[in-house]
Amino acid sequence: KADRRWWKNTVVYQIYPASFKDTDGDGLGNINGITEKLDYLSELGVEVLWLSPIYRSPQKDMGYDISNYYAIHPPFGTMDDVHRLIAEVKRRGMKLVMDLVVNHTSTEHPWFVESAVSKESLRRNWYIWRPPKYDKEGHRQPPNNWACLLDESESAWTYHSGTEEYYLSLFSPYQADLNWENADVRAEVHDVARFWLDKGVSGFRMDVINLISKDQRFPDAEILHPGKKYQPGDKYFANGARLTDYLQELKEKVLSKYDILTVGEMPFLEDEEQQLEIVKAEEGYLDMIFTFEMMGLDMVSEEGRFSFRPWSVDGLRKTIDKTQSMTTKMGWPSLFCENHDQPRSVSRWCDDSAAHRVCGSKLLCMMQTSLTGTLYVYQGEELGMRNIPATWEPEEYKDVESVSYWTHVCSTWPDGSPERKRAKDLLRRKARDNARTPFQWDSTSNGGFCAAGVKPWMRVNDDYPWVNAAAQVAVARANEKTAIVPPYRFWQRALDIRKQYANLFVYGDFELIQNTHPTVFGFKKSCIQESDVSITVLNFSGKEAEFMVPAEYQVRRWVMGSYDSLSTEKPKEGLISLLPWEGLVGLCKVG
Ligand code: TEU
Repeated sequence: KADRRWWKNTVVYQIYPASFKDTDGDGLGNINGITEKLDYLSELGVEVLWLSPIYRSPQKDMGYDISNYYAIHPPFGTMDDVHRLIAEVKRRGMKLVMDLVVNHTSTEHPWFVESAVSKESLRRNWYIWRPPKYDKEGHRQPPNNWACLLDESESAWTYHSGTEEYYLSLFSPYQADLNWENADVRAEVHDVARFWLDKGVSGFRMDVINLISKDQRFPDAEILHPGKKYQPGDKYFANGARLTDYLQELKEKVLSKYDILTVGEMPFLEDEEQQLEIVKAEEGYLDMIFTFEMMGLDMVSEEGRFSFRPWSVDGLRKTIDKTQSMTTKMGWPSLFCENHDQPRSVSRWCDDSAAHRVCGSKLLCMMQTSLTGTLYVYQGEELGMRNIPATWEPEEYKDVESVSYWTHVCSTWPDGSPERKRAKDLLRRKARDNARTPFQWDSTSNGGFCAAGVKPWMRVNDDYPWVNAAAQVAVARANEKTAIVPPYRFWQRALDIRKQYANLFVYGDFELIQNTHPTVFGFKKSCIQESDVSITVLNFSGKEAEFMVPAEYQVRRWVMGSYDSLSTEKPKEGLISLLPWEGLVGLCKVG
């Protein structure tokens, strides 16, 4: 039945291969490292693994710049390693989902190399080439004023002196946008998708898939950042006129022939109607999408990615209410707080100090495991891994976006200036690097990510001696009643409870409760199949708070709570007091 497809009641775990586990001593994670850790993942309770790109790539953007869709980046392993991974995943009753990055390719991809040879090249129009413009002084300028996405101070176009034209490179000069208007390009993408599905992968996360149809007039963008040379052009390159045609074709020719999970990454898409059009049961094109409203809550949109503003519980409430309401209109939400492009959630939305980290990560766990939708957990989130420490210098940051940003800052502001200090703080808060430090397996050197004596490709967070998987797995095994349940064990149990009460937590109807509370985010879940409803009460604050359980409910049992034994003794009705960062999930009797 369409409303109970397997990909709804499932938990996806995102693996960032470079930083998961190194087994061959080069300081970079690899495919065999993933295979080695499958039991850890299966015991956590995740069922689907999504791998960030492992394809052949010059790694200018960590594999989101592909130069061969049919080959593996050698340091990650071989195609045989992938076959073994797929087999081992299946043996555990799990599934594997791949990242499909087809809005652009690496400029080292043979298609691009051929396209760039001459204007007459047979593959010239596989990419988006335009002649220069000239300003009043006669200086050569890009075809329009769009800013590059990973470096807002630069143009989205790159000049190619060989043929004296610009190619569109929305993300970086190393990532050239494919021309989806060209049916040959689309057919080739269909082949790529079929190739992986025929190998037994169970679906795709589709990278920036709503950028594939661009306004073919390539107009200048309106000025949003006065004083800046290049402007955000998303109005013209995102959610374009032929997006749904292209998705329909992909669905018809390829996706519909397999029983798979499809999730489209769709930044710049906030319109509810448009979101629904994509994911609507039966007529939709993809099973679900990732949108980024929540990730905008602590951003100043006029200032771009490296900006910060304090966010409010009210903003969070409205955002989640909006995505949850999709289900009432035949849509299906995806749930995530982290991925490889975002800072760590406990650092971002809670408090990652030693005193509050564990509570904060449980709070976010309770929020996500009691909301409706398909749940995505990012590697390390289950441990409450934290952002890069404030003591690290910008030189430790590796991401192309961070490096461009810092280079620009240094060429604009002198050393020791308040601007540089501010930029450093923003880097620490927002850089994608925060999510990319090596996974912390244990307290041995390098956090057990790679062998002792090997230099990891990126520095391991200094907190690994006390924030690591082994320490957390050990606690519950010993079953010490007095010990505080660590995030890993908490997640494990929460995922179990989510399964057990799937009608409420995975599929239930969402409704806000006490929706004006300044620090507590409270919601109720209900469904026709159950006589119970559930309530989730989350104190997003370092201060104590009181919350009124609505009179029509009486909590029968608190099934999850930040303080374990303490939580179960909380009052079952009326006014409850919450400790800093405390969360509770209760099953209630109605009436
Ligand atoms: O990200 C696309 C995207 O829009 C972002 O989340 C982006 O990283 C952010 O806005 C930059 O600040 C996807 C991938 O997830 C990302 O890693 C790639 O760099 C990007 O596409 C290009 O493939």
